[in-house]
Amino acid sequence: MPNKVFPEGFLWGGATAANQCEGAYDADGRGLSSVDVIPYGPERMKVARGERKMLSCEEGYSYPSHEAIDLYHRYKEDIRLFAEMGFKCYRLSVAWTRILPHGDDDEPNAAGIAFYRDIFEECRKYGIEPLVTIDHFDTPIDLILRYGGWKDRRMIDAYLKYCRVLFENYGSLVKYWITFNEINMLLHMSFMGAGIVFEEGENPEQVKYRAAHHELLASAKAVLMAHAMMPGSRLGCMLAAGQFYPYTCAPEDIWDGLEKDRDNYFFIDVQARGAYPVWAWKRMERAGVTPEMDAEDIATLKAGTVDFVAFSYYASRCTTADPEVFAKHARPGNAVFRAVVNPHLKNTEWGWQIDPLGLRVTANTLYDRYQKPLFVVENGLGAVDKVEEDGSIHDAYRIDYLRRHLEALRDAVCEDGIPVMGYTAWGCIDLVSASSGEMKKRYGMIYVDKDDAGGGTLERLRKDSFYWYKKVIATNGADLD
Ligand code: BGP
Repeated sequence: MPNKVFPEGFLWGGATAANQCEGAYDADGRGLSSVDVIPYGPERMKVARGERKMLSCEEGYSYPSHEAIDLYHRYKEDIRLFAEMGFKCYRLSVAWTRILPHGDDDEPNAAGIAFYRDIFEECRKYGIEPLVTIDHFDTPIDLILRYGGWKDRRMIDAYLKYCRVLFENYGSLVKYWITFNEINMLLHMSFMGAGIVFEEGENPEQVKYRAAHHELLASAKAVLMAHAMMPGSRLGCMLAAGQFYPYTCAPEDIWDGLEKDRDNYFFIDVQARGAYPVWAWKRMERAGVTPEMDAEDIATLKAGTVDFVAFSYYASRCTTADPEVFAKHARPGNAVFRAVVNPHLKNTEWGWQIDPLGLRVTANTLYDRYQKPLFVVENGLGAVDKVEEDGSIHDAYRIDYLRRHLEALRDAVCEDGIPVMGYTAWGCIDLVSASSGEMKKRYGMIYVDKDDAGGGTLERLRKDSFYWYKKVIATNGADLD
């Protein structure tokens, strides 16, 4: 049988987010952003969820975004390493407040504009296609103080002002854009995802669905603006994906799985199909949380649909309708998604369940639902790595995870015929974990010498997975061994 390979022009690469790697949080005119005030330690999740208000850097806390891995000063070295691996694509996000320090300034920050131009030009020098996330867990603090983040409709205009600056300055350098990272995270980590803090007396569901409506409108308007300003540009939405499997074949569990999946697909249904699904509207009506929507909104959502559906995939999820089963098998710890443990799967050190076939399931489901090209923009294993005396790092566990997921993706492409544009491995260079703020939860093929207490030289080292991924890319995925 001939080797199965990925399609020609497949965009192999890696992905990062500004706040998790750049550091230099107050350098060269950058303004403060939501992610800069989400601390390391036990309060992190409460702040990220919007349950604990922390709108400035408080005494006694440390904030991982402030230095991160200092990509701001080392991007040339880092992009050179990406090029050495053979990257065709680098997914990164722009820090909104590097461009507009207060979120909606009339004059953009020249240093911020120059910084990303340099990055994109550096990528182009090596033939690496940039894929830019416009908003990756990043709401300017000034807009949170003035508007309460995405609760307020005025956020749409601020976001569009920011988009216009990006499109004007980088239209000739960047073809692929994603409007919001993991837009469905708004429901789970409302401050991290949308700058929302829940105030006394507010109905959280109402706040979330109103904010979701604003982001969905902003996304549609950005798509329209991009297409008008940059002919040939391709705009994507982005889902934190992972199918919910029913814990048993009891019809109640099947229904529960369907409902939980819908919580997430809700966003992509609007962005990819151009309208709220009927069930979503009914559900919001029943809960008394429908957002205000006029005829113009309906027309905007319909016109501003995306060109491709991007998603992150780390694990599938498992659910039950039975509260007793849930209580007995609930995933331990500070899990972002409420789910039960799937007894058929093994766990990572952080309790994320490893399910390569789930990637094929997810890709098929998304394509059945949307019939738009897909892009896997995040996937990877967060694990502790050990540096040997000679500086080598033997991360066979990471290679195994990536290999099995790429085999499943290759099956989705070659066996099922799903159009997949590319694959960017998450945290191709070690960076700060979004959920835990740790450095020791490493995803990279490139090791960064930095620890959770902020120590380390920031030196970059190649792991075994670096050489493995280089070979995968060189053979266009034919050789995954
Ligand atoms: C996604 C985010 C990323 C990233 C990744 C891994 O939700 O888009 O920013 O960090 O998950 O998660 P973590 O860093 O929590 O391990």
